Amino acid sequence: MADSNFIDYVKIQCRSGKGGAGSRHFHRAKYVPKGGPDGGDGGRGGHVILRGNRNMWTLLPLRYQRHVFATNGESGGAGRSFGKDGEDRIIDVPCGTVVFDAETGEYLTEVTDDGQEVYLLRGGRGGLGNWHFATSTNRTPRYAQPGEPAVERTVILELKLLADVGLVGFPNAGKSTLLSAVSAAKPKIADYPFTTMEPQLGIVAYRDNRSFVMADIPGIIEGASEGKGLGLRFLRHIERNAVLLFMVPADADDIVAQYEILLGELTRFNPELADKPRVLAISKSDMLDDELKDEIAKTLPEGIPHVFISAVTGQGLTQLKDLLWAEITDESNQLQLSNITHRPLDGHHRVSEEDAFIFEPSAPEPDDEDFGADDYDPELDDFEDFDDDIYK
Ligand SMILES: Nc1nc2c(ncn2[C@@H]2O[C@H](COP(=O)(O)OP(=O)(O)OP(=O)(O)O)[C@@H](O)[C@H]2O)c(=O)[nH]1
Ligand SMILES: [Mg+2]
Repeated sequence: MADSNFIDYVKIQCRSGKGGAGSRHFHRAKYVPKGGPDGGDGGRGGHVILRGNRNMWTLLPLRYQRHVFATNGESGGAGRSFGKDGEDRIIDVPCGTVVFDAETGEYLTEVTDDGQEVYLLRGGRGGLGNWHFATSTNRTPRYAQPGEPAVERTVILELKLLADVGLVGFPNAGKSTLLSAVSAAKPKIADYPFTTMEPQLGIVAYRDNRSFVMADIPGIIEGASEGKGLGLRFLRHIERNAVLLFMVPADADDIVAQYEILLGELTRFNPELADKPRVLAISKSDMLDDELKDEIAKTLPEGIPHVFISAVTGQGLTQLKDLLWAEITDESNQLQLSNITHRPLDGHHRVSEEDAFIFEPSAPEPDDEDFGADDYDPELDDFEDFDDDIYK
């Protein structure tokens, strides 16, 4: 799996930019003997922002981008000039990316929509230049604010596919064959178990130009919730699907027992999965005649809609789509996650000072060279003393 293109887990070290220091400059010019303080403000450090991008469906690009560092703000300059702001770093992630703190494992946030921006690390605010600190009693403040420090965090990004329908079945149940029959996806199909090693998404066209997303995940076996088979690694992808389509092949020894094992594994993995709407499809029904179907139908559990399908002959596929569509659009099943809005990505973004970030820089620590505004010493109030870094 190491060289697979499907990456659903990455760890990234992120750092915002430091704020630039305010300047301690004094105006100097011919015939302006006492120009006064004119040190400008430092620029703010770059933010680190996560942005949902519907054109991505794995975290693969981030695999080669383990460190994301925004740049620092520049210091303020003479003549009240502002330092340049640091550059923000935007990390594009697929919709359905969940963010955890790598140190504590704490859940931080998730990015579900295309174009959605999550402000992860705030860049340090720039320090104020000395001209801000001039008062009637201290007209020559030698103090300017340092910039705020950067914030550094390592986060874990985990992708949970956002599909309307998740396929649940034992290996060889015919999941991939179904996906290839109802969508343009071309998953690998073969008569041995675990043909599908990583999730596949397909868009299923429905009537009147509507469509929904179906996810084929690797087969589930008994003990999957404890890590057997490809097990746990992919079970979490089902958490985010609106509807679960259980598939049991017509030639299974005991259809009901298989269905119950699957359901048991899912609920052991996450009890909330039991609340999701379910549809049961008996796959490979081309192997059954009507009489057998009637017999099987009688044994099926109540309260879950079922349909006999064959991905090979196309039997029951329209009925299946109708059933799935009804469940997806059922008000009581609505997951806001499943309606990804398809608006175009806009390249620029604006973050205002009031926006909340997950991680904020702490207040700046004045370094020793700085005089606090209160440390004013009249003895030093002599222009000849000022270090003047521009007009040397
Ligand atoms: N007769 C018949 N055979 C089918 C049908 N659907 C799938 N098969 C066969 O069943 C076998 C397994 O199909 P897959 O689609 O690869 O099964 P899967 O559930 O994706 O299996 P894994 O990826 O291994 O979990 C293949 O040999 C298919 O040709 C069907 O509707 N009728
Ligand atoms: Mg498969």
